[in-house]
Amino acid sequence: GVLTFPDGFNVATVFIDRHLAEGRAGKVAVRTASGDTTYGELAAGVNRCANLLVALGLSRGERVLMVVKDSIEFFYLFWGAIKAGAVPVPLNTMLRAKDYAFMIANAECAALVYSPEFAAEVEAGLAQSPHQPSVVLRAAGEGDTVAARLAAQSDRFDAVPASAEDDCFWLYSSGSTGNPKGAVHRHRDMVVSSEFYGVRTLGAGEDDVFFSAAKLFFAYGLGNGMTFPLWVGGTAVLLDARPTPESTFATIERFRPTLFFGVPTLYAAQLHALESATPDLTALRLCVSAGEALPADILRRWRERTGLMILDGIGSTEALHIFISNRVDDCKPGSSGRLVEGYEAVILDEADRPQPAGEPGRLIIKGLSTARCYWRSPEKTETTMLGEWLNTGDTYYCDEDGFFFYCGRSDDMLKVGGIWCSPFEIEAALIEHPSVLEAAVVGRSDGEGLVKPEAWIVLAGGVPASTALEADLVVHCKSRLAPYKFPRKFHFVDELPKTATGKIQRFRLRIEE
Ligand code: 3UK
Repeated sequence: GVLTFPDGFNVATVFIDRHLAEGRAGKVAVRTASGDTTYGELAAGVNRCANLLVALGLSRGERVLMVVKDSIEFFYLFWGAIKAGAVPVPLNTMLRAKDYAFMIANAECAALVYSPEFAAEVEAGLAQSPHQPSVVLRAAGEGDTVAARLAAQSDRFDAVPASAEDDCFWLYSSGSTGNPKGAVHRHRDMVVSSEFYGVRTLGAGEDDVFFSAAKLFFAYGLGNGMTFPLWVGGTAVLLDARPTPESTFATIERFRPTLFFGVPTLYAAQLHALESATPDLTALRLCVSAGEALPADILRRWRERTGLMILDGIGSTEALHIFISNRVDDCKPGSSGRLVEGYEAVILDEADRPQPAGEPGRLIIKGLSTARCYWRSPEKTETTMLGEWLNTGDTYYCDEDGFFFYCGRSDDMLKVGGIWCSPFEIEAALIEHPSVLEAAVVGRSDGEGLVKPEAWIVLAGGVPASTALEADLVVHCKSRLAPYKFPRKFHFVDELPKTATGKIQRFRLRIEE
């Protein structure tokens, strides 16, 4: 299945306008607590927004920074910008002023649009930024907003011609160190991930109702909650609140989605909540997990409790979405699954030689949805975008059956006694212990300069730290793992340092005493 793109292809036409030609004008495209939007209304709103952006002076290739909550305005702005030839850049809405100041200047954006909920940090960031966009507007709410200005615009707009390879949108990738980098995605990228992962891996179709706990500004949420439903002519359900067990269960009961997209920590919290709550989950046919590895134990308990499958898959901001995934009839719990159609992968050793089955190494992938470059970061582009290949920064091994197993970020891997040791594997064993809520394992030099694993642990509510517990955790690890894979030292803490996307920042633990 090769996807072909006609000359003058603007991707907004296939995700938005196509549905009018296919007779879906009256079908509900997006559902939120404040109301439903049909495909016809969506197409009109996108056109009004494209007209507004042109009237405001936006020209081809100029960036529109969006600090916008999951709402219909997110759809209008994202697709309106693309249709007008501008480049939307959805930003994490949970950042602080200094982060926004950096991105406003780094992107040299022509427009900045934000939901009123985030005004304090965004406006403070704008005040600190050396670059001032010519257009600054709130998305919705009181006063002069994008939403209010749309009414005066025409609901007709001819898409600005583009090619499949033209820059289309950016997503900032936070990384574990340094400033965020803008991953530049092309017009074809959303088509590729929607078709190869959404349709051919998940089997998504017109009758599916998609609910993503991950917000639209994450690449994971953007696919789950917007591009996949629009690609198949299905329906997206948006939650304008923090995704907790309570808010996600209430949304599932009210809007009856068929597909649910979460992250491992949320599934763990939901499982805990299911000990006392009995939400109606019967609408769901399938659950998906990504962002970090899904422990086999969480998958087992979820299946037992709900009867539903969770498909773990690995994706990244740079690849746009999931490129290795389990399938309903082809799943190995504890693995990230097999290659998604349209993608290739190799695992390399330290000398860049392909590794045989079972041997861990650096995972490099290739596919038509990967970012062209990082905006104005030639050094980081050079180490990540290797011609047509993308360096994921992850260490994986692939078994004889083609299933990929996560071992950790490449820079987090440990050599213990000369043998590669995955911090993630020790963490997975530790969290199977009933007293452990969360665990992070890092390497630390002992008195002789040799690296040994040490564990940072958040205990389950009420459990006190003790040397007896430490001894018990060592026995627990040794009973499950190779004998050298156990923490030589323990730190009991109230919480672990995490990135905005919830990934443990092991490098912070390494520099801590
Ligand atoms: C890690 C995983 C083990 C891995 C993402 C689905 O997470 C996403 O994108 P990010 O740019 O982070 C990418 C990195 O996260 N990771 C993601 N999924 C898994 N590790 N098992 C997994 N299932 O280190 C990867 O390099 O925030 C996820 C779709 C789109 C995405 N952007």
